[in-house]
Amino acid sequence: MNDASTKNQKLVSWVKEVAELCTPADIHWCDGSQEEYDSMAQRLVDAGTFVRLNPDLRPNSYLARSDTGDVARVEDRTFICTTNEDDVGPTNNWTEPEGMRKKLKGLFTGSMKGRTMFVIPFSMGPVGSETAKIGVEITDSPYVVCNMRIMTRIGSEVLEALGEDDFLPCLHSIGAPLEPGQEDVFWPCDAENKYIVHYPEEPSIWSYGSGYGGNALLGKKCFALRIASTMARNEGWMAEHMLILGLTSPEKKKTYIGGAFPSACGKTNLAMIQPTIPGWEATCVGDDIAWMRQKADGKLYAINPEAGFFGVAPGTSEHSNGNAMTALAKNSIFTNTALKPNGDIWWEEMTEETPPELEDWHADKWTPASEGKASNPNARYTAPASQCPVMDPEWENPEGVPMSAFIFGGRRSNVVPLVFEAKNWLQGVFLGSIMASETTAAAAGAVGKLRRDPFAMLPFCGYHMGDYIKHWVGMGEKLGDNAPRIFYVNWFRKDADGNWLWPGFGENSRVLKWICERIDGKADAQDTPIGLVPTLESLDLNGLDIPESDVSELIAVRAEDWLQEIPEIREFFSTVGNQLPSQVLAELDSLEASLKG
Ligand code: OXD
Ligand code: MN
Repeated sequence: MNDASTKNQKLVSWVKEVAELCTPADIHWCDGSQEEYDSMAQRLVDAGTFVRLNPDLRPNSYLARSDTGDVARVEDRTFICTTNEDDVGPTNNWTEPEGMRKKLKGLFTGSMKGRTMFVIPFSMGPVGSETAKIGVEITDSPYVVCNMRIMTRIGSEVLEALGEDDFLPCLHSIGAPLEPGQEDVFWPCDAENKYIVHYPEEPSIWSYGSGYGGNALLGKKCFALRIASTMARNEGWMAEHMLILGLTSPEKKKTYIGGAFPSACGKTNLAMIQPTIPGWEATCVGDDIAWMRQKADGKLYAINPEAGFFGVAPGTSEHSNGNAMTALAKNSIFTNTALKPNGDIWWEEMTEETPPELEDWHADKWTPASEGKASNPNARYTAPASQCPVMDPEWENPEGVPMSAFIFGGRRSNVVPLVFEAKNWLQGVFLGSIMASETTAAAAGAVGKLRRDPFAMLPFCGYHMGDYIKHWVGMGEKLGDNAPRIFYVNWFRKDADGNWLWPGFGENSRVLKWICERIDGKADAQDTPIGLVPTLESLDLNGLDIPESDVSELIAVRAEDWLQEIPEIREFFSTVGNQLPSQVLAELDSLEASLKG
């Protein structure tokens, strides 16, 4: 392909403009074919970025090792540029657009020297879906091209669907120009100088310096959440950090549920859950992002804008997520995992036994006696969704799937019960706005500290958090009786000795069953100030060896515990500022009153 493959004038002139700015050695328009992928992967093997894995054990798969300064999303280097600072709000990094543009122009000047510039037309969502959107990423990273081919739909098909329509320009450079004769490194980047910049008003995305994950695969967090959330607000739909799963009851009734959880709460595991209760089946539509629109029948329909999984590898195993293990068995990319002597990958908790000898993610020899972990805590797999054995038959339906419920959750060792239902949409929005999770040892900072993360969107909302919560209130008004029911779950409650009360994983299907039965009017609940909590009898605990006292503790609501949180919630709300909708503040006041009452 080349620029003659499209009549899209905006695209042709943008590519020309970027080439003039970044001065690459050549330009490659990505057609998305397997041959192209294979040759790109070979290029990465030759450059030392990729290690080809043993084809007998992990066919057509590669391990990449990144620079130690480029291993995760960088929230403090993520910026939103709008004319008015107030549009972005206190929970985002606002920067004045013109100054940032000047800075970026400087950084991108000559940034692709000596490298190939790739033009990747990509579709977020099934090509041609009314809810899907097209972007074009220009990048100088073949690693990004390979990952984008798994995570999104790319190439000729998308360019054709785009025609002469508008698209989201996403410009990415690793920021490592190559002088003639200069030897390349295995993971070129500009680790000290990263900029992940969003211009929601144009809209456009500029990302410089990093080649890793959400910093560089611009369809994911940058487009599908930050920019899409602003589009959704303007156009009356929803772009959410949510998994989408389908549940089929023994009577073959299908219920689709969206789930918002902060990181390290097992979102991907839940998205691919293997139910333990007989007769219930679960299917996966997506594990990270949901785009939802109200359709003519009044219901809310969701699509998964992605086509792959960019999952956290450590902790993933046959026990925690057998379906993910199948999805990543071939045609996958692994980044910063460990390598076994047999040419396959490994990471912490993948197997019960740690292999006696590995190469760690720095490519150094590693044994269980070594200091530090063999894989990076944010090591990832990039795997095609189509390889997950429980993909829902409708996962690529351009119309989306009808949503019946949302679940919010976080990691809470106390206070929050296993599951409860909001009495109405507004109470549900309030619960979403106070979502919180305890920080884990995997993240820097104090362990067990509560971090409020409304709707799990704190790092991903492209505009003012108060306006975002207002948009949720407005969507409820629009949806009326068709609004999905809202639930809150907590798999992580502990007893006084610090032991988990709930086994989690596949057993969470018991909670999903209660949710489906609530929707069908079949399960009982008790009214409490925080919402509707299951009665002991309404939870299906058949075959589960767990003392009744533990179950009582799991569903206990203690007014004194919740009251203790109220001042901290008020403080959090005050950081969101006066854009917070009055209805949500009123929910907090009424919760406090009923807890005291
Ligand atoms: C992700 C995240 O990578 O939420 O999905 O950080
Ligand atoms: Mn995510």
